[in-house]
Amino acid sequence: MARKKIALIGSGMIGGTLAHIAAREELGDVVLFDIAEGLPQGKGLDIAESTPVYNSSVDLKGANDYEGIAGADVCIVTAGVPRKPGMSRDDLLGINLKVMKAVGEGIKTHAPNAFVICITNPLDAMVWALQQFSGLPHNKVVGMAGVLDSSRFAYFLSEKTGVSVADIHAWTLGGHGDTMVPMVRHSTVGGLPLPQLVAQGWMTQEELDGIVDRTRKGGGEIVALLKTGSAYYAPAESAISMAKSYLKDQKRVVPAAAYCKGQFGVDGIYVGVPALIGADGVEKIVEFDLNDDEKGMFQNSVDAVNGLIDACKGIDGSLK
Ligand code: A3D
Repeated sequence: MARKKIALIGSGMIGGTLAHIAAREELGDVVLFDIAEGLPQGKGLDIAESTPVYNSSVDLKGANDYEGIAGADVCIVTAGVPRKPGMSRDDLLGINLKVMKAVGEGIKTHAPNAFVICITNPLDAMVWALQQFSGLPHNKVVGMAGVLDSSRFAYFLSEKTGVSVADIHAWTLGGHGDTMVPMVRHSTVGGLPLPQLVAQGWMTQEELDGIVDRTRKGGGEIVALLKTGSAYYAPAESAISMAKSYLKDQKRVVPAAAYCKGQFGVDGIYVGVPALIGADGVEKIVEFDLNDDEKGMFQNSVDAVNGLIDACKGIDGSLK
């Protein structure tokens, strides 16, 4: 069986990390693409020169031309600009929307059968625009944010309780921004829903509220520490787990920005929901039952995403 081909569109901090993980995990041949000359070639060669150390039989190449991504099975998109301290994700909208147009057209021409994972921010609006610019089916275009936000939530819960991350299932839904919805009732530590953890004295309600708040602001915490850009190790690992679920038909259910057609009362936009990812891309959306409080927070998040989509439509008249 021929090796799979993974195209990384954007070869900056996340793109380079994705290439390294994909090579180590022998997921397939990797093409790094970027507009910056030499950057994808240099990162590709550096990582290729590491493959004999861990015996990974994959090729890594760099490209500044979209022909390099031809026939890719998976495209992971990080092209654009990240946040600097003091910026919100939404401040990136104008510049990254233009990047999504170029990337979408490149994918449409050269990799129309790929499963596309968008990471560029503001995530929920960019994945929506990328799907339109590429013309790929909705189930083959998805956004990565929820796996990362939920992983942060799980890590903070593990830190507080001392329970292994392996036994924590944390969920965040909604848009990837300050309005994201950490799902307290649906998240479990050692099988116990979080409200029961509080009832059993593992942590106080104030401590749980603090963890929820830190999860919502997790991206900003890293930006403030790094000062030069945003998180890249955890985002890259998160996107690779989604790519693997597609390439290996694992059918994992993960929080992802998927296109909703009525699920959770959302129609015609991308927002973070539990999505089953297999060989057909997003094969199903799993509908959690939400109480009134959760519905209110989710709707607030959807409203914020709709505001960004309206801003995109205002900038580019071809978007519907
Ligand atoms: P960075 O290291 O700056 O890499 C971005 C790369 O994109 C650079 O190498 C640019 O040269 C390249 N680029 C710019 N324009 C184009 C273009 N038209 N075509 C191809 N390449 C281009 O950023 P990063 O890797 O740290 O972050 C990438 C994106 O991911 C940013 O928008 C971040 O905000 C976003 N991000 C999202 C999450 C989520 O959870 C959704 C988390 C962290 C970062």
